[in-house]
Amino acid sequence: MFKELKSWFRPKTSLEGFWKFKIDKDLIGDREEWFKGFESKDLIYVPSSWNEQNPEWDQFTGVAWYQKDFYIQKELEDKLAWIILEGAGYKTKIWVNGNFVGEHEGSFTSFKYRVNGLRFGEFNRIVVRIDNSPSIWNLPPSIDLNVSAFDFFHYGGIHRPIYLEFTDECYIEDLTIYASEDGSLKALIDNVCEEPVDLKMSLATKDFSSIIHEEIVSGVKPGRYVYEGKISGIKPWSPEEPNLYNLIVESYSNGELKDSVYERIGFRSVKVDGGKIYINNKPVFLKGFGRHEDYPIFGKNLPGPVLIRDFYLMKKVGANSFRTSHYPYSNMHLDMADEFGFLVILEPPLCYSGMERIADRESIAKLFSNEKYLAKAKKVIAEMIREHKNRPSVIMYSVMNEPQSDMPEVAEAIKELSAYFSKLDPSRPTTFASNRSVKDLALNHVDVISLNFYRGWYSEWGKIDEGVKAMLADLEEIHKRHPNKPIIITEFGADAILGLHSEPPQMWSEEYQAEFIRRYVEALSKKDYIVGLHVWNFADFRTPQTPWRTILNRKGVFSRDRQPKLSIVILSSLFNKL
Ligand code: GCB
Repeated sequence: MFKELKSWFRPKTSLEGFWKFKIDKDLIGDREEWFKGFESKDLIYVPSSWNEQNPEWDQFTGVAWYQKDFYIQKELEDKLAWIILEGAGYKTKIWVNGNFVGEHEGSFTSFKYRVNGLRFGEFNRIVVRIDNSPSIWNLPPSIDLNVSAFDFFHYGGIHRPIYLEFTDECYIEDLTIYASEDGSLKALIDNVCEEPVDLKMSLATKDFSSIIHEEIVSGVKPGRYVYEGKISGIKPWSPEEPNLYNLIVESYSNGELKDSVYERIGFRSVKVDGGKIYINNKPVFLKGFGRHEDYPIFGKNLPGPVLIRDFYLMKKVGANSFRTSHYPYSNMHLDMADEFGFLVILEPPLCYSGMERIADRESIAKLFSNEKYLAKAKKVIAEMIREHKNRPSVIMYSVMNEPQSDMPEVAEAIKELSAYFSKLDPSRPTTFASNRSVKDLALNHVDVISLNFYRGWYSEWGKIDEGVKAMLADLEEIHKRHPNKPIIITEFGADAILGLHSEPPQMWSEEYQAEFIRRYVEALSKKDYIVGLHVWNFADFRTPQTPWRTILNRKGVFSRDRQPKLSIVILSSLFNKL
């Protein structure tokens, strides 16, 4: 586990581009030692999922192999080499020049390994084996490509950036930064070195053009160094003014620069108190969306231009927030959130919406009580926190999505995992997205209540009036039981096929979706215990094949290629007024 740090100083070799690719349907690759190198005429582009790059790979789940030859300069010979993958999976194994380097489970968190046996001034070969076979033990669980506990397509591949990085033997391993709107700054610096080092810490403006504060500490022993101080004259980070700074940390040994890393930070505080969420001691209302990382052909990789378009579209609609439903998003994605001032609810890949389709309730209770399973959940939570802990945009953690929290065993697991979040990072409140409404047994175990409602879509078909009435009745009851907890509606929405119109508004038409969203937002924004509204979903996204989906989940207010539906007009006017 590691925190990949930003650096101008560390040399990097990107491995993005075209790779050799081979599907291993009959699982012969291990036996035939493909890790040393294999023959194949197939090409694939990295990063991106494999599925949509070739219609023949589209429906494939299982083992596939990637291979690339790359050159490493001679001048890097005396450095330590690391391989970094920011997201691949579901299970990944890596070899360089035939030597095993490491393996990782989980598609949505970064991982990093030392690479030994590199040949400098020569070509080297990397082979990556990906296995995305469905399993009930996976996070999130599935038993088939089209039978999963989650309502999004189970892509496979190297979805996110992959590169080699080089450091000195004396390097900075991790930075943990707490920065509040009053200028207080705490930095935990983990440095690995044989000898004591001198640490130089500089707080720079966002564009690095000037240094606001500088500290030099001499003779710092290997391990953790804690800096605490107060910086005067900083501008806080907020959704209205997302002021960012860079905290640069450099380590020197005998006057020689050994490492230089930085993190982009914002000074802000988060607090939940008396039924409200406060950012910098001011109450906020979260307006926004549940999103997905899903795009035609790229699969589970949202390319830069799409991210830019998304953030401008979200801003224009009047949104200030989103949840990383249902897995931690890429660094590029969350960098944009820091930059554009979005308030992010960060969610690990613990998604159980359709769990009762793949397991009976007794087996679900057993799974959630299983120590090994909980340890696995904790591992991915720890990886996620470590990767994104320094982001000002991340203001809250969602423990999971739509667990069977009307069962005591599941409620107990939520309690344990929520406490684990708070232990690792006491600076951010917790929540989880519940669809159990008044039957939920776990709402007390988190700081903020999050509810998903589809009354008027999955029930009360075609009757938005009745749906809204039923939803409000449940909501009032939940508020009565938990009068001091703020409530966010983390999901509400209706499918609409772009271009399908109907008067009167009927299900699946753009008019029905627009009316559904209008009625929900109007009713919910009147309740003062509601502190956030996230429409499901920002854009249409690909799902497993089922009779209730038309290849895509169509609840996007934008189509999959980011064209607006009718609901955008009404949503913009409502959000911009809130
Ligand atoms: C939910 C899930 C989400 C689904 C959505 C739907 O409750 O959290 O993953 O996509 O409903 O459209 O059914």
